[in-house]
Amino acid sequence: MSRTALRICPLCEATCGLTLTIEGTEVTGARGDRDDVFSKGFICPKGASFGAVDGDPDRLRTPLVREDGELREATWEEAFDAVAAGIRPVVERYGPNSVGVVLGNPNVHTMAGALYPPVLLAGLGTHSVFTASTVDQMPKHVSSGLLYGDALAIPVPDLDHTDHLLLIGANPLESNGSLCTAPDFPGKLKALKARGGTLTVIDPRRTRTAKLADRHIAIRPGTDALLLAAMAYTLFDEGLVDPGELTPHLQGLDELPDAVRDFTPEAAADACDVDAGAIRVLARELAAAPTAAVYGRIGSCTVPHGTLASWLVDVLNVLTGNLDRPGGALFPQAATDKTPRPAGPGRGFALGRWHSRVSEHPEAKGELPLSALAEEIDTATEQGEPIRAVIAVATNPVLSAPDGDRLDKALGSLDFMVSVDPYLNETSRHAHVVLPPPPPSQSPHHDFAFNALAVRNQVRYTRPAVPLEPGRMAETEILARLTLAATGMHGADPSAVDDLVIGQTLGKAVKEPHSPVHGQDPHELAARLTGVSGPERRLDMMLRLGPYGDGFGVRPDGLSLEKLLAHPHGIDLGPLASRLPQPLKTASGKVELLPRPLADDLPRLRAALRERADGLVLIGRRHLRSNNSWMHNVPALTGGSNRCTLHIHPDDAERLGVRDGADVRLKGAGGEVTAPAEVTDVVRPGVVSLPHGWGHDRPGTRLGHAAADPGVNVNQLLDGSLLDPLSGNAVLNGVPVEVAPVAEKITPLT
Ligand SMILES: Nc1nc2c(c(=O)[nH]1)N[C@H]1C(S)=C(S)[C@@H](COP(=O)(O)OP(=O)(O)OC[C@H]3O[C@@H](n4cnc5c(=O)[nH]c(N)nc54)[C@H](O)[C@@H]3O)O[C@H]1N2
Ligand SMILES: Nc1nc2c(c(=O)[nH]1)N[C@H]1C(S)=C(S)[C@@H](COP(=O)(O)OP(=O)(O)OC[C@H]3O[C@@H](n4cnc5c(=O)[nH]c(N)nc54)[C@H](O)[C@@H]3O)O[C@H]1N2
Ligand code: SF4
Ligand SMILES: [Mo]
Repeated sequence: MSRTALRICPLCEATCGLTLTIEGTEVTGARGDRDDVFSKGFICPKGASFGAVDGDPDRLRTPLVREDGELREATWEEAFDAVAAGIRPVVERYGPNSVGVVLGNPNVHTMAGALYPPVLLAGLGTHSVFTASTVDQMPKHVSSGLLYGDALAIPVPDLDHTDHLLLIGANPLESNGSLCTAPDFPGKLKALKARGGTLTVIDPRRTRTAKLADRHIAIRPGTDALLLAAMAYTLFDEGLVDPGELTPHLQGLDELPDAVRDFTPEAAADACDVDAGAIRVLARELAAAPTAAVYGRIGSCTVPHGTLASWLVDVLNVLTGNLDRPGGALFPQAATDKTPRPAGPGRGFALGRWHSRVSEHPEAKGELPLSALAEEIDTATEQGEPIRAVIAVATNPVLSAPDGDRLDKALGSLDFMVSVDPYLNETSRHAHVVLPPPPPSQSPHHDFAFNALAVRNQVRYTRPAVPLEPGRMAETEILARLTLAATGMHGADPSAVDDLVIGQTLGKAVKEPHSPVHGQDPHELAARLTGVSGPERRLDMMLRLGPYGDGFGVRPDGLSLEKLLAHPHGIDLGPLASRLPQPLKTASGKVELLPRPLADDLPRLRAALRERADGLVLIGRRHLRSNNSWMHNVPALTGGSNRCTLHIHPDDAERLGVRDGADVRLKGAGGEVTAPAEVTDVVRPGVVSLPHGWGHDRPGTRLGHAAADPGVNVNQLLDGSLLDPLSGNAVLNGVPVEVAPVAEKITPLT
């Protein structure tokens, strides 16, 4: 007998609602939930393979604990005992910074990852915090922090209503969108065109998204900040600046013309390989469109001027009056956002409050660059202790971060490491304890992070579709127990963590004059929370205190967990709407258009006008049926065009003597790899492309299918020294490489 259950898909940022078919405890099918208020039935091949991802036989079922050098199956009790025994002595002897916490991408796709790591970090008090953000979107956080005073205030393009979308370094037809949560992004782009709008794509590759565009500009990698600065220059030069209703909320507008003075289209053209005339047209079209949105993603972030590019994206939206207006780029308002405070000056955003020990990288948003993790472990300095223990949650930096070989060795040298991960993979194989979370079908789901980046305000929650298998532990409980074990409270009831957060949050809320619960008794409020678990009670609390909440009875029609449970397909909260000045937390209470750290970084960009190295540069690429490093073990999602091959333009191939299908050797600052060439004019001349997340050939992993077609680790070509200095973000695109044919080994490409 089969049944169905709803489940929000956690496999990418689009957050589609799925209807799962379940036989016994096994997910045997997945289709799009047509009644989902947001995704309306959309599904992609990854979501359709939910059952195969969920039921992968290589997923770990029990904790593993290292004994005499070998990982063996253990009970949960043994595992947490080992965590406490491994971490506490390190903290006590060497201090909190000797414990590194590494948080990976799936933390933004689980409830556990949203709710517990903040408590762990606060409890440990370590500065050694590394996340996937510094190989991804940290430049956007820094630019938002500086512009708006809030690193999490990220404007999202109003895909459903805009007349003109300028898309930079993003390929949503493969990625399904990022920092812009939109189920059926492809459909939304087609709808934009169908209503007479225009789509322009700036990308060194003629991607599937670029093929859909009205105009594709194959820019030289790493030079978007120059192009965007030249567009800003053009707007000023041609008198096209018109912030409209934004004007009273702006500070520093008068200083911008001078800041971009040197970035004429003529000056930028050569560095970008984009015609000066084309740059002017881009600026004019942006200004002329009734509404327009500039949207930059990973290709504009993981580059040497990532923060400047991220800033200029928003500056262009401001100059054309498109920030915070429908059809432009707006600030979403999620149901679990904090109670909106009255508009007014805030504390602003600080950078570099502390520095990494070895290379003295400034912190950004409380984090150090993931690129610096290896050196923080393997290099002794007089400034303090190296990292001796690592807590890794949902991360595989041996493949995802620069110089995996060095990190691999560094992790192997630790006194102690714990991984919360469903797989024994390239990174978790170094752990002394592996704590496996249950598969997604057995976990509840709510998108704390992505609802705050969604193109429409909405809220959805799905309870586990399948009960926890015997012997399993919910990931929320794993992280609560891990937090207790790591912070000297080993053995306490895990609900203590939730009670602590609830007590603190309500205690604070009742003191805030703008809170709906101002002046009430926090204990009494806590007693009114509903939900079958600590995490559900926390969700209930956040919903009720949030912008649409019932305020614990103040607004009886408002949101609560109970109300959400009564709407299994979600609740629509309406289109994005103008919100300024409320989201601003800058010291001035305005949008600070030319913050000091950005102004101080402009000379570096000016120098880039004249730098033009010849030689090949490397960029990455994503495939619709892949996801970073962890889905190569699912047969249904591998094979076909989803392969670790080097895309190279026919002109370059001919010049270098590279033949289609033949192996080529790539050499970068961090090492060498060999991969089969795919000669294709999809990449522009001078650019080669290799996807990331491959290289599944290390011993001691348990990834049967992935190991059969391992691919190579593109990040081995990097040595971790190339960073965007303001954000500490790794430079992953536009990296110089040498390419040479390997003597005649032909791999047939089908
Ligand atoms: N060269 C290059 N490198 C890149 C990129 C690039 O474009 N080019 N992209 C970068 C980007 S954007 C990112 S976000 C990073 C990603 O890098 P990471 O954050 O390291 O993420 P993944 O490689 O996806 O590894 C995720 C890990 O989480 C585990 N996992 C899966 N589901 C769960 C779960 O429910 N709970 C827990 N606890 N664990 C789970 C997986 O088994 C895997 O070990 O890679 C970056 N690396
Ligand atoms: N199928 C699939 N979906 C995913 C993921 C996945 O691995 N697979 N990963 C998820 C994650 S963690 C993230 S962060 C998002 C990322 O989502 P996107 O940002 O859409 O990621 P990509 O598809 O890598 O698109 C980046 C594009 O930037 C281009 N590019 C590279 N260098 C430059 C440059 O210097 N300038 C410009 N203008 N363009 C450049 C690349 O050619 C590429 O087409 O995707 C998410 N969704
Ligand atoms: S687009 Fe993303 S969220 Fe939607 S089904 Fe595919 S993987 Fe899941
Ligand atoms: Mo990412």
